[in-house]
Amino acid sequence: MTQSAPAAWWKNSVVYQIYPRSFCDTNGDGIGDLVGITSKLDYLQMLGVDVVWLSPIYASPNDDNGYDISDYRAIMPEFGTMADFEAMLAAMHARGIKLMMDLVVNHTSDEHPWFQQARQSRDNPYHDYYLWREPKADGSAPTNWEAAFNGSVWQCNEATGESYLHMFSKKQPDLNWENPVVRAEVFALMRFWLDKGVDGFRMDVINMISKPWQLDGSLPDAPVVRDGFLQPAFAMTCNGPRLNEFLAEMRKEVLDHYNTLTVGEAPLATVQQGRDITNAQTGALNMLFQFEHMDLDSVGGHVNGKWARKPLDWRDMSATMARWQTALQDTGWNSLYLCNHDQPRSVSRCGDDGDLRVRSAKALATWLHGMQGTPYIYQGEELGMTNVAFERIEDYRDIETLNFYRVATTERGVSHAAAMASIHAVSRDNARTPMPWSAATNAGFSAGQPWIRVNPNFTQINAEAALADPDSVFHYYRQLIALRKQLPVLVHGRFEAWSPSDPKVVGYLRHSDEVSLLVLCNMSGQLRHQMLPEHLAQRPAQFLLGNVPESGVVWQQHLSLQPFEAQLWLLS
Ligand code: TEU
Ligand code: CA
Repeated sequence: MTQSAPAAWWKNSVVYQIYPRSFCDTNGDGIGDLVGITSKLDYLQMLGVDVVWLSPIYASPNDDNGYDISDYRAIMPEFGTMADFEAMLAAMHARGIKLMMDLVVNHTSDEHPWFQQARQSRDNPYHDYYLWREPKADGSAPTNWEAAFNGSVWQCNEATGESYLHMFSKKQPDLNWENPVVRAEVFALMRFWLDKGVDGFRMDVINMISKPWQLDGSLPDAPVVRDGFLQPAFAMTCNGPRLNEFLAEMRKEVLDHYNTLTVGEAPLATVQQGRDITNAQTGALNMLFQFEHMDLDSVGGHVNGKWARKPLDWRDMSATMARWQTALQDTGWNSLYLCNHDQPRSVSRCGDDGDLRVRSAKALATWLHGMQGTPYIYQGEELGMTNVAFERIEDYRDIETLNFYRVATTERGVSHAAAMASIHAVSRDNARTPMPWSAATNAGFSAGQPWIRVNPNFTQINAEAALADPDSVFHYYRQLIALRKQLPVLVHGRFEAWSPSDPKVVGYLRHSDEVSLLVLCNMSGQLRHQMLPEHLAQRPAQFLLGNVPESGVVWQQHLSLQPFEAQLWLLS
């Protein structure tokens, strides 16, 4: 940090992620909008969050729901106008809520004027904004790399006879960050929004901006890990050698001139990268979204694909989070999340979305928010929203899901039932069903036909019911967030891993010079028992918060934990 670093206000903050398309529709077109967000700010203020992360709202043909941007300085007409945006930002700031925008600059839309120009000819001044390769002599693709949404990463461009790289959909061509003009373009659009009063950026796949291969060098094929020509290739395009250099330039050219919160989404990021990039002295970003804990229940994860599932082992989850906690706590800072617009609903994935839905949602929140780092709540997580299981593929909207279904059932001999089972478990649309504001028609989300069906359980799970029920998941999140404001140890306390003897019981400690916190959760549907180590059991303890009030918790060496019970203790 060149100039004196502004206070790290984001360490005390809780962030709420809004997926604008599914949050609140105020003009009856079935699509959420900015006026809808403004109309729900009192709800967010009551929850107690400090920052809103807004998924993309820029002009876009919506091939990937806004993560394919055709104009970085314009608001998507479906979401509203720049005036609606400015009114929303002013209304947030009036409530002490900051705004973090989504910065999607690893790629643009193919309908962005830059690409429209670039694809016309090899000597077009914009040609070098993107990444081009000659097809092989036999006309085949330059490499066997598969894109994240299936198909080759290479798309042929008739006008020049070359192929361009797109790690995501073919309507999302990757930008060439080696080109300093591209970097200057990005820094300028960041300043455009920061000058409007925006308070920071969530940076989309930011560790893909530097590719681990030379533009003009030979391109290695990806390792063959399954039948067929195309092979998973995330590792071929992440964490290139100039990543830190590009981020440091971004820091110097832009971020150092504003008081911002920055979080970089970084698939395949390592703990060492986390330490380097979030280092308070030398790093460029405040925190990362790492994915290691998100890949524990899929056979292939980000490398070979998420559709083949395996049960989540909480010992793995605890060990993974403990590694990031202990590795970053002295130098950097962690983000804390279990859900977002790309992941299935956490209570269905890690908890119990049946009879113990409310209690398990509270247990997951306690476990996550008790750690050191900035917590992120994804819209609806504070209501304990669940996955959805539409029977018909026609009810799905997500490009990744639709492409998976098509390829699986037409090219890989997967049955409809098996493909739908994977989709029910991990489709991104699980997180994208409309926010249920009430039990009214369309869950009070829209007076029109929602762009995607609402989750049929909205009559039970909705904000109106949650606000009216003091024992709801919503009010429990309020308590958790309030505790973070009251207890410095919850924000700054040192993390100490602790592996309870029972594989389904998770726990850890946080320490300040004065006090300690013990977080203990039973992540199973059965009664579990936990012996406390002598040195802990002897310390005076105050019960802070739990999700089984009626169990009458007593501080003693032998603790019994009801199914999905969570306990938060303050030890002096
Ligand atoms: O996601 C990047 C990313 O890692 C995801 O594609 C992930 O692999 C997948 O969705 C998990 O199933 C970011 C955005 O969050 C995502 O919404 C975009 O689709 C993607 O980048 C391209 O912009
Ligand atoms: Ca609308």
